[in-house]
Amino acid sequence: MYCNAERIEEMLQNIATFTVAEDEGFTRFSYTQEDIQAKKYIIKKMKEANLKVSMDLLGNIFGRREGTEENLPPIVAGSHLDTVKNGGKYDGIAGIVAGIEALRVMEENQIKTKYPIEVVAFAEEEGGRFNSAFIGSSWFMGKIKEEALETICDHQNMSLKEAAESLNVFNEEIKRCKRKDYHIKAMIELHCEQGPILENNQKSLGLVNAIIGSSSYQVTLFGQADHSGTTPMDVRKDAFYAASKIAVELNEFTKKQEMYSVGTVGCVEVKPNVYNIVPQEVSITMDIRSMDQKVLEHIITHMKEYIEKIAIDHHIQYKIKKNHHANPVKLSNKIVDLLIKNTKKRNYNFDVMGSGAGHDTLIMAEFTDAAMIFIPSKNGRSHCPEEYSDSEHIAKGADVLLDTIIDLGEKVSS
Ligand code: HGY
Ligand code: MN
Ligand code: MN
Repeated sequence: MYCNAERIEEMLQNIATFTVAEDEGFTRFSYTQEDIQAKKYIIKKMKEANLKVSMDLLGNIFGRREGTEENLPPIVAGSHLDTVKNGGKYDGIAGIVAGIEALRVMEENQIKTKYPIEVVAFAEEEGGRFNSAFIGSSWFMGKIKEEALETICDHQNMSLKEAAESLNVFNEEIKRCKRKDYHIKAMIELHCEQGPILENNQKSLGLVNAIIGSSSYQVTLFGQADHSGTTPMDVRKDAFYAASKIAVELNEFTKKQEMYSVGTVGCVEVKPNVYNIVPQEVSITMDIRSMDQKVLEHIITHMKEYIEKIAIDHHIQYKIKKNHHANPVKLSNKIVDLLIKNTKKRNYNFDVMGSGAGHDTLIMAEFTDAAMIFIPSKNGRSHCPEEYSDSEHIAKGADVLLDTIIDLGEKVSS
């Protein structure tokens, strides 16, 4: 049994059309018109694979293939449907289409399993709209409380709850399910590597046994607007000068760490943002990650102390808001061993590796046995229009996904 690379390519190309047209690359934030269109398409493809489709309050979509026994926990495959701004065509989407294709092949070959199997399209993994990652999977696993739906807001101050009301268009079309109130037997997410390792090592697949821990903060610095010509350098309260020192320190301090760690200032907002006014207020984000829990905490502590020192030196005020935190996780050896067995059986070459990117599997791994399958990213690029993975690799990954979900689902003689 093989998954079909042409069908995978066709789904990828179709989903790619649901994007903000005038943007370079691909932009599909949750609960926007382009997201609604993409969800409609995913639902159509899930139904074509003869899956029972449902959607929860936050727009996680589940395509379910029933098992032969009632009331057993499902094996879940899938990934996220949203993108970063000006992102790529494969991040998240490759895992959804691979999951749909694997279940379609099961249907075509009438493969029955004791356990049910679900493919999921998670909402709002990137945090592109709500500045907080893994929202869909965290809601699904009960990590986000109802009241938080009112307080998590986007850049236009619209709450998550209000934004998700745009999904009411689906109410007549499919069952709107409650947050997960059942156990999950296992989770396997196929995803593009988003780095150079597999391509450099000329491997077709990566079998992922660990995911980096990540913490993201919003730091706002309050200085004083003054005339840029008449205000001497030694009396200024220049919020951007302070912010730039924080960005340099995050880079330098992270580079010094032994364990693989990264630090990024990705967003900078300057007010009033006028060339001849000393910057009054500057807001920056800090994305801090490490494969080691202690190192992650060490960088966070150091940066908080450094920001305090800079504020005193520059006579400015500041506030720090934590957007999200996820500890590094070791994934399930049991699932990774199954993936290795099935990859070897198909004679596909592979590396066992960790992930420098965060994924919904990070959330799922807290509650169930979870692992990931990586496919190579051309030139290691991702989160940019140049992101590319070829559908032959995705099909190979889907083959291994197919074999592994059948193993975990316990095949019943057809
Ligand atoms: O940021 C990440 O690592 C993921 O792409 N959300
Ligand atoms: Mn991403
Ligand atoms: Mn992703």
